[in-house]
Amino acid sequence: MNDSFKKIAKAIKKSANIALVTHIGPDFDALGSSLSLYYGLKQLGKKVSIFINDELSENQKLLIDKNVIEKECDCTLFDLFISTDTPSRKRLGVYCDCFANAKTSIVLDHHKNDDLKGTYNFVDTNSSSCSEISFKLLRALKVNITKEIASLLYMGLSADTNSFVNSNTNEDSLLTAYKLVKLGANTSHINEIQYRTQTLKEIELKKYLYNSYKMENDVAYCLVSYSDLKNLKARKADCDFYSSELISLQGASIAFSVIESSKNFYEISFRAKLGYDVRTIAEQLGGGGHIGAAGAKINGASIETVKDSIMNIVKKFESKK
Ligand SMILES: [Mn+2]
Repeated sequence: MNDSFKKIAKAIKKSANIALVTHIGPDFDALGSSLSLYYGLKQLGKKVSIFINDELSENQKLLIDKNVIEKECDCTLFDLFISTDTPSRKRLGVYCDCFANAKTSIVLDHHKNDDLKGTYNFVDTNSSSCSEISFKLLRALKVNITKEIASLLYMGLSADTNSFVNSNTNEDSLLTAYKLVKLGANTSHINEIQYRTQTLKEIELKKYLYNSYKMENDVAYCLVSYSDLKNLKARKADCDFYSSELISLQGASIAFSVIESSKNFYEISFRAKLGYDVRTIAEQLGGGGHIGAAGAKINGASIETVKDSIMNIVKKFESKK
């Protein structure tokens, strides 16, 4: 049951020292939803800190001021913790305990909630991004939405809808985009960085993908062993786009990537075209997600055996259709 923005705004107004946290491996929505609050709450005269323990991507560094981000958090300094875009405790990483022990806490999110609970909660799974929820809250707080804040919110909204292409794009996302553009969001700069800027590293990773992907009937996949990952000087997160890149292939109904992130530990990412369901497949492997995008993590003897067991499950569910 959601608390009203009025109630949440009241809790914020009562607090003097506020900490903002978001999920590990922050994406643009994690950054947009939290940084917009950072600037907005400062306007209200609050002492605000934002904590992120991960390195940001090169593109992220081009769109935000990373100097405002802190790593070390002394929990005792804050009377309120706000988390954005995060459904589970473990996704808060090193800040999990701070959040759990906070005097007052607020959860703002658009994922199906797992086990992250605040004193106050606002979780809207119909919202295509958490940045839209931050926008509504900032309005309830009567914060002046500056061009800077509007740009951060637009950045998050645009990223989570993949520039208004993903199926989670709805009337509200488009209406919010309209409002943010009116408020001065710097859309051309954001688009340039998010959709038209690639690092050499990203090109290298794409080269690997297109040299090594396989297609069996309507299933496209790419395998990245631990040694491949080392050779690419990449982290698992760098290859996270592989399954969404592959699902764009004509004739592919289902796409997946298997990445051996540590020895014999495999992280699988699935994507499906409209009308196909990869959540059921991921669930068979102990994972979960959405119909169109899901994932699982499993141990296995080799990347080939992992691939074979995935293909068996895919075949089983495809033949049921
Ligand atoms: Mn999000």
